[in-house]
Amino acid sequence: MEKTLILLKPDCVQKNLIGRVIARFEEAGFIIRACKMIQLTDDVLREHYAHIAEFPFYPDVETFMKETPVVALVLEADGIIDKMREMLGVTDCLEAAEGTIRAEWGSKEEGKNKMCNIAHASDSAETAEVEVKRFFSEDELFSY
Ligand code: FUP
Repeated sequence: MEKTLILLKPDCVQKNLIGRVIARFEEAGFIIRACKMIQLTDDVLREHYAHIAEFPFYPDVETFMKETPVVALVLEADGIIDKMREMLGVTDCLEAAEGTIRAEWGSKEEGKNKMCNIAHASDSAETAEVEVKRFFSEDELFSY
């Protein structure tokens, strides 16, 4: 079974969509192994977004990701990394396929359409392992 790290971003929180997004995950049969609300800091964001830290849009991402707390989850299912990224749609909400979470609920506003895209999901099994450890300790992960 594969795991993925999800962050429900401040736009998801501000739009009161936490429950509806998590319902989609449960309907897909994904198992919740961990779940908590946290306030992100500059330090953890610089680590989490190291691959975009040099881009001119990074300061806006950092500010946005601290606007409200986020909800961090670890979900598990066979092939969940690909399934989750398909369910979310591509980064740009204007390009995300119909029926995906980002197409349905993400921002369509120019300048926000790539940033305010509801949720982050790990992009590979290797990244997921690092990201799960970044946000959760062993005793916060549950098997039941
Ligand atoms: P994703 O894997 O879909 O979360 O997307 P990326 O890792 O490529 O992007 C990381 C973050 O940068 C996302 F939250 C969106 C944001 N971003 C922008 O704000 N503008 C861009 O042009 C590209 C990404």
